[in-house]
Amino acid sequence: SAANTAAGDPSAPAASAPAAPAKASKNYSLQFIQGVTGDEFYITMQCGIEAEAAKLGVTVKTQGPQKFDPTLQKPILDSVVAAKPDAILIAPTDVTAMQTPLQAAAAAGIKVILVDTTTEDPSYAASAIASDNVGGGAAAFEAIKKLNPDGGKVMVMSTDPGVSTVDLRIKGFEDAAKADSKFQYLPVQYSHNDPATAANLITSALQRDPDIIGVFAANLFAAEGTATGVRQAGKTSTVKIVGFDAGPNQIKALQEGTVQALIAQQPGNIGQYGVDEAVAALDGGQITPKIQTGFTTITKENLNGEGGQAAYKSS
Ligand code: T6T
Repeated sequence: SAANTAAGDPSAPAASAPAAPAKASKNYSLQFIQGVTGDEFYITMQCGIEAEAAKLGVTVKTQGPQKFDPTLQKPILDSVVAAKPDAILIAPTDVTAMQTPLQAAAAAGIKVILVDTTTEDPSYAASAIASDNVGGGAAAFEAIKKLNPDGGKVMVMSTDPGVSTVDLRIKGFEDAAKADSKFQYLPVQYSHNDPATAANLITSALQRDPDIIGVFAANLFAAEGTATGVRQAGKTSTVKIVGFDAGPNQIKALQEGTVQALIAQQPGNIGQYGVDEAVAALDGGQITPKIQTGFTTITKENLNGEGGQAAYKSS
């Protein structure tokens, strides 16, 4: 929907749901490969996948790497391809490294559905479903600006370059920050999806630039570590943190005041649509090749209403 792409829209609504099959013609075997295990975002996505699979009458298994790392995800994909499921739903961990293995999976006759992240050339995929990540990054800047209207130094804490989602969030944030002369955009820090590394990086950044006023932490683990580092530096009152994602720990951090805003994606919907597209592709039904889901900006103020509803459930 058009509302979804409005840069800076603090609470873009969900995309209208794409066409969905009512039932699969047979009990297909689906495989979900997460970006990393134990990540609340992918756990919520798995809940959406399993609920939709049960509804349509198909079987789904889930597997993923211990780290958000293509050298660990590729062997998992290769073994899944060897087992020949009907469809694979996957969040590729790197735009380059996962390109050839996914092309090979599609060439082997398996329907590939990209959920969350993508690769350089996703033309092998039957469908790709992702958040409006550029819009979400711009919304993160708007949230920092609202907290600090006078401007100042801002920084992004990311995970790794080559992760499509976070790279797009950085772009949305960076473009919005650079368009506002009151703000100074500092170089992005890459924390490798590790909270302890993010805590160390923000500590060093605050030593170099003690006047940082805002940090956009581009995913769950970046937000967790950034909050720890800022708290340990005793800077919670001057450094505003906006995190991407809204897992139980992030909601707690928001309530405690160590994080000031969250951009919540809709992982359950991404998973649900992923199953719909897989079944449509297998049954020759109506496919939507590209689906963009929305996000909600959560603050302490809307946590008990719309914001709270957008938080990920730990089901
Ligand atoms: O932010 C999500 C996901 O969208 C991103 O691709 C990787 O990190 C998360 O899974 C959160 O940890």
